[in-house]
Formats: sequence, structure tokens, C-alpha cells
Amino acid sequence: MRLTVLLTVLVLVFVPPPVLAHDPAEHGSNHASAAGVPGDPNAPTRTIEIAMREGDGKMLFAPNTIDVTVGEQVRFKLVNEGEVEHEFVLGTPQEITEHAEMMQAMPDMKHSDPNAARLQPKATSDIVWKFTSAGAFEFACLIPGHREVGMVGRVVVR
Ligand SMILES: [Cu+2]
Repeated sequence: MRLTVLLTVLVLVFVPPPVLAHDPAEHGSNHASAAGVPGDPNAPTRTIEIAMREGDGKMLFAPNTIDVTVGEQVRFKLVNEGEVEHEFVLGTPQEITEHAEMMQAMPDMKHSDPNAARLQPKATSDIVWKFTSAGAFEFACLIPGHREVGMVGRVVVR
């Protein structure tokens, strides 16, 4: 009896379920984030518009604080209202810091990750993201100098 259960468990663990073959995450970058998973465009989602702006020596996201519940999917509707290029990168504070260091070394690095977008002035872009665990996450513009003058926001998931 125990052996049968064990064998069943082994089969379940080692046979890849074919339904997962079309998981959207597999088509994107493998640069996953602990902040969650790429969203499903066909699933229910809450839209949050976030403007990118600069002026008076500051650069910012508006709003820059967002509250989300665990398991919720969010469509970030990004609008660059500024005069210069900006980006939006979502992740844990540690991921953002590591990414920022990489950007200092390679300022022209382009992102194709599902948790990031780069916008020319007046451009718009959407990121659909599902927050799967509780915690405090960040979104930031990692173009060198931008985060340092305020271009960072916070997502609290609970
Ligand atoms: Cu920026």
C-alpha cells in the first residue's frame, strides 16, 4: 500500500503536465521576480494608471504607493508625461538594487523582462503582473540618476 502511494507521488512529480506547456511565463524572460509572476491578459485585473514625470530637479511616479492583496492581478498602465525617457522596473528591494547596479555599468541596457518597460517621452505601456506573495516591493526607474532624485515607488502586498 505504501509503495503504491509512493509510486503515485513519484509519477505525479516527474511527469510534466502538458497543460503547463503554454504557461505565458515560459515564453517570457527567465528573469523572474520574487514579487510575483507575469499576469494572464485574459484573467480579471485591476488597472492602476501610473504617470512618470519630472520637474524642479525631481523625478517621480504618481501615485508612488500602491496597496494590493495577495493573489491580485494588476495592469500597470504606464504613461510617460515627462520630457525624457523613463522606465518602470518592478521587483523586491534587493532585485531593484542589484538591477540598479547593473544599469550603472550598462546605462543603455534594454529590458525585455515581463516586469519592466522603457518608455520614450509621451509613450504609454502596459505591464500585467500577478502578486503571489505578501511583502513590500518596489518599482523604480533605473536609468542612472533617476531613482536617486525620487523615481521610486512602493507596492505593499498583504
Ligand atoms: Cu526615469
